[in-house]
Amino acid sequence: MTETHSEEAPSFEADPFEKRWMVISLGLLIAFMLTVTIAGFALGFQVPGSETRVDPRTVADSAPWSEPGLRDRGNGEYDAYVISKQYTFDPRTITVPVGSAVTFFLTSTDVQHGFKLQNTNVNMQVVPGEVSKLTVEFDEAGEFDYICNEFCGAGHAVMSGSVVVEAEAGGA
Ligand SMILES: [Cu+2]
Repeated sequence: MTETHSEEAPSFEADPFEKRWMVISLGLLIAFMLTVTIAGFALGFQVPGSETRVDPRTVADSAPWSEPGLRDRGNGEYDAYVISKQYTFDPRTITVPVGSAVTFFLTSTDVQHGFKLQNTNVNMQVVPGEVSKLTVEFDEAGEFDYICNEFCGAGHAVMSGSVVVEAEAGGA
């Protein structure tokens, strides 16, 4: 009639193999956190931010969107208001001198679009009702095409424009 409780007390000692993977996982986690911290604070990587909310039905009629395009803020800084709609960007050409810092503000008046600036790491979603904002410095002259990279319908493939970065012409 004696019940024996002779089972061994459970051991909490992890298997060495498991332990090794726990260390590796922890190491990866720390490495990723360091990468994100360094990219964000030391290298200045920015995630496109949602600036403000707007009404996609009326946004194109009210300032500043009623006159899309470039605003010169001085000191080589510009704001660019760009409206995305099926199937075009307004404006389709943005011209700035080399060395400019352009803050792009984008919104959509219909469906979701994308804004990818070729040969740069600029890539934003453009969502109706939201304003996407990102600052880009243009240190080299040239033409940088922007394309819609979120499928938005039949004319998606022709939805593009370009930033023309002009070399500083003497006195012009
Ligand atoms: Cu598109």
